[in-house]
Amino acid sequence: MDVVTVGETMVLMTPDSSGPMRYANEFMRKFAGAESNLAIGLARLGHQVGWISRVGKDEFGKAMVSFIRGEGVDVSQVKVDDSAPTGLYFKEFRRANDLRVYYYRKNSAASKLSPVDLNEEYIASAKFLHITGITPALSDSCYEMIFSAIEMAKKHSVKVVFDPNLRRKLWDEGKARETFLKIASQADIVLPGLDEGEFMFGEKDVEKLGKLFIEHGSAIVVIKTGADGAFYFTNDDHRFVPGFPVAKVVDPVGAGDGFAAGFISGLLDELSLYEAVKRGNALGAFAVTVNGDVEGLPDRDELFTFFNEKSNDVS
Ligand code: KDG
Repeated sequence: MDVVTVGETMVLMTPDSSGPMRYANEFMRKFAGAESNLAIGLARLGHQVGWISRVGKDEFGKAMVSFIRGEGVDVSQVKVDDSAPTGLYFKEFRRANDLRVYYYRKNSAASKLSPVDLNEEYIASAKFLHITGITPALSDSCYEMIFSAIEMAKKHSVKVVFDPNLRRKLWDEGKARETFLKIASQADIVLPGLDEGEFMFGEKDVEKLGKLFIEHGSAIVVIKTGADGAFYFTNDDHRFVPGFPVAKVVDPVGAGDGFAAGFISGLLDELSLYEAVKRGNALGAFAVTVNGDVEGLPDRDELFTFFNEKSNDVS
């Protein structure tokens, strides 16, 4: 296994129309979750990825597992829970630059994830364990599970990649900050957005922020600044990597997961940090051009064609 990830995926209902949800009558049904988004992004690029989760014993759970399995992700560690339903969420494209989400996920099957759902050998077989800051917000047992997963990964020298993915609707702020700082101090690689870094350390200046993350214990931190690009920092190096402008952002949700998939793919392919961040930026750009979190993510051919076209651009 190249990467193992753990977390909740939900049924995603997206209205066909923009504007207030109360007027939406027709919806597209999709599936979305930060961790399975990442897994799908990596699988499309040809990497071996496993997703650990729980789904309800319901039609949505069945369809979700089929979908994720169909994308080439190993779902052997997904349990079916007959005591709770598969979670659900809605996206509302309220108006330009105002996208809202509504969760129906309290007491969902995935919120019942706990340390017993972790197979140590499975985690040990991976090169990277990917976790997000969404999972510890879901329940006390999910919180415990995340720290057990980190412990198992560290025991077997599996690198821990932490994407904070701050979801304010799920957290008390103080608890979120404390949890993120605790996870970041144990993670090898942290992938915050600039706003998440500021949330964690109270620092807006990206260079100072990068230093703070490194002092806090991470070997690599990549601070994303949206469409502009991202900065990477290590103990002795830091650099800005420009992003790829997108003519029209159709759906910004999932850009960060795309970034994480591209970046980890670059590390798996042993690219330089600069090139790995560039691949992350590219996948972030692909993700936002299509409605849905994962529908726009490329396979290897599409990605390389994209890079070839960019290198032919006359500037
Ligand atoms: O990153 C996008 C996902 O986070 C989103 O589609 C759903 O996992 C999700 C969440 O918890 O918000």
